[in-house]
Amino acid sequence: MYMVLGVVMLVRGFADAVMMRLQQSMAFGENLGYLPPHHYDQIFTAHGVIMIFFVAMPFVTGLMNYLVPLQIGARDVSFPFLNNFSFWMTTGGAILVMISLFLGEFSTSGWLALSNLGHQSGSTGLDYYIWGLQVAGVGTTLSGINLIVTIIKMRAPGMNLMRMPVFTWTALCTNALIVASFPVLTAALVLMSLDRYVGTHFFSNDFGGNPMLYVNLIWIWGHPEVYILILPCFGVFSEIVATFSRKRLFGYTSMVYATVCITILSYLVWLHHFFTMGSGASVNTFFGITTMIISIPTGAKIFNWLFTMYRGRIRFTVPMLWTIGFMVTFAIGGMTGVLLAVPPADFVLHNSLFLIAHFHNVIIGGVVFAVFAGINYWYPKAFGYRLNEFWARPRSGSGWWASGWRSRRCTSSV
Ligand SMILES: [Cu+2]
Repeated sequence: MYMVLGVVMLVRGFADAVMMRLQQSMAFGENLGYLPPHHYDQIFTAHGVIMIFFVAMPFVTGLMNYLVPLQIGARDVSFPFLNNFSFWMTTGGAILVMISLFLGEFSTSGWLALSNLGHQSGSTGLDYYIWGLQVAGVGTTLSGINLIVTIIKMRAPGMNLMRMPVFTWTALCTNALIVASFPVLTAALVLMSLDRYVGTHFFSNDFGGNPMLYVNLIWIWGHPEVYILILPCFGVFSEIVATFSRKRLFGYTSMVYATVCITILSYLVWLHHFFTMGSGASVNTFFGITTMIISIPTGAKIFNWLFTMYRGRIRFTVPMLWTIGFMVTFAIGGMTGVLLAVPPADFVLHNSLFLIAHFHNVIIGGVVFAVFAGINYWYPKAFGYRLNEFWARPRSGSGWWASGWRSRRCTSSV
């Protein structure tokens, strides 16, 4: 159900992306394009909100929901009713966002609703935003608790922590991050609601309020959020690389430690999203360095995958092709991330298309590729037949990429 929700919302989020690009390709010089600014602002806000909260989150939660019980040998998660409740909370949030298409309008203040833009008095935009994310966010926190308890309490006898499959390890760390960070989102949205509905001044520019308090809170959640998305994907790629290299995953223990390192570090870097706040050289330097350090355990993972492939008997199946595509695009995205972690460089690049390119490289190359790889890889397990490769890979020539599963079945000698 989570995967179906993700696919439906992906179509909407992608339509928004096409509309934005169309507008950008038309609007220059005298030509103002086909979207008035107020409409364009709604579309890019909705695109960001939908892709993160109602596409990427349902996809990774869906994969964890399906795979963790299978991998640890449990019949279900610890709290099945709570699990269902979490799903409908997430879906409830998505429905609210969809209703804003027809009733009122959606927010225009970007996917993180920078507070001083957000009040938009008289508009329903921010209300849809606040309630959609609050409901989905609480659902995610509950699902996080559920999966942590499941992994800790419901493993098959003999499966101690260092014998858990890598995907389950990434799921454990991801859900620990969810439980540690989503309550911050909940709190920030509650304070913003009080500002909006009760007239308090937590995030306002006056009466002692401070908009940068909101920006700090929202990124204390926001940066862990991007690792909540990518860690399970690292787990997916680890499973796929080992299977199609027909070799044990290289460096299991270092993979586990790298995951734990990334989990802890991801909570110590949030300020890199606004080096330009002017918090001074010492603070910026600290967050710049912690951000650069995160590339070390991430790099260790990439090398472990490459060493798994090294001297492996690799089959270039569809999941494996997505995995190799990931390694290239994600590495490029990661390197631009290190560039952005240098405060002086970030002062120039902040909120530019370079930043947009960076996070689309890591989130499409990372999360979207992993979900496509994972769906192709576990589809036979879930539904008992394989997806037709004709729709998934290039057919031209007789290169290594054209071999895949098909040739194996034909040639009995293998
Ligand atoms: Cu960040």
